[in-house]
Amino acid sequence: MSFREPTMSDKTDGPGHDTSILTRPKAKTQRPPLYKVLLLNDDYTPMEFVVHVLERFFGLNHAQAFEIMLTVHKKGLAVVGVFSFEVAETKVAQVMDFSRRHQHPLQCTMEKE
Ligand code: TYC
Repeated sequence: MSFREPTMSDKTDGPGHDTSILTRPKAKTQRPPLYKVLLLNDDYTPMEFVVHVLERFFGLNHAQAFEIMLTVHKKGLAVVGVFSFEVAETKVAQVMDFSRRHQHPLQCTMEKE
């Protein structure tokens, strides 16, 4: 069977409802799902520690890290990055482990975008 691309003169009864010709189904390229990594506020973790975490694990410069830390402090949480599942999982584990080792209650989680 042969196909051609649809044209403006083809009969249609609405978007995607061509009634007169066969069109090749669009080959859908599947993109992997993305995950937001969130940092949560608490009353005890020092601000400088949070800034250090953001520089160390998220590759932010000092000004960017300070800004995100302040957003978390004021709003309760902030998205610190968007990654593939595996990268997000690794970042969360790194932050949680580093915070625990320094005896700070800092919490980091991920959620599907
Ligand atoms: N609220 C903390 C303080 O006043 C600072 C802080 C910021 C803690 C961001 C956690 O994710 C956080 N020391």
